[in-house]
Amino acid sequence: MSELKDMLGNLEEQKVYDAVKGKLGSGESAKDILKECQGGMKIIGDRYNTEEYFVADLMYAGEIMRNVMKILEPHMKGAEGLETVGTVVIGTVKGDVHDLGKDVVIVTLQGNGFKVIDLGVDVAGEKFVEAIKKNNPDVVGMSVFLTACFPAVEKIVKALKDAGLRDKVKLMVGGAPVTDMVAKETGCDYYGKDAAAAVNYALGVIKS
Ligand code: B12
Repeated sequence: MSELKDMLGNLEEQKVYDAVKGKLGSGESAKDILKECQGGMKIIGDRYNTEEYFVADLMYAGEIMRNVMKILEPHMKGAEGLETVGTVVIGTVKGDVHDLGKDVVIVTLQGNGFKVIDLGVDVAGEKFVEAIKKNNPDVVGMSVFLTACFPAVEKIVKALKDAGLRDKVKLMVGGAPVTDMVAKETGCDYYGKDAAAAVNYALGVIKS
């Protein structure tokens, strides 16, 4: 039997939904299912790199993934009614429209009791500055999936510095091409490889 990640990699839409529902039914955690789907998205990216897939395939994969998240979301919350433990402002940086990774981070933060202000995609520094002034977050998150958009992260950090806000918040960054080194070079405090890392970091910040 083929694995979920291969079904997604092969863009077998209906099979993906059936497999996700089947796994939920047999008690597999939403987190583990998501991890497998991320393996599938990696296959999509690899096939795009080798020109087996094109942008239309990336878009189709994105649609499938968004529907998978809709199926998984109710199983990731579980913190309904919990007191808010802290506030996070998050957005995908200017020039970049990848939002699936960010949305997984958001659902996971919310599931752990955080209030999250989602600035959406293609977000410039001014919008981060505005949102920080308005919401006084503990942590600010930036999502970036395009190497070409790393300078946009630096620009946002600079906008926060210019507005006198840089030292008032902790900055985390994540997304497929990001590394520790990128976080350091762009002036962020932390690189998180996945949603669980984002939550652990944010929890650490509010405890400190
Ligand atoms: C789906 C997809 C798209 C969809 C996006 C749909 C959507 N609504 O998001 C569409 C079709 C729009 C798209 C467009 C493009 N894409 Co694209 N895309 C992908 C793909 C296949 C999957 C990305 C994804 O959604 N993954 C699912 C999420 C859930 O997975 P994840 O990364 O594991 O998420 C976790 C972490 O990243 C982390 N995280 C994410 N954000 C944050 C934030 C914080 C603060 C923290 C702590 C953690 C964190 O936590 C997440 C949850 O655990 C990737 C391949 C890949 N390997 O990522 C290429 C990829 C990102 N795309 C790529 C490219 C080149 C493009 C285009 C330029 C193609 C083109 N020629 O037009 C355009 C750019 C458009 C733009 N301006 O942004 C390249 C980028 C190469 C690079 N390094 O620069 C990739 C890597 C494909 C490849 N070549 O391998 N794409």
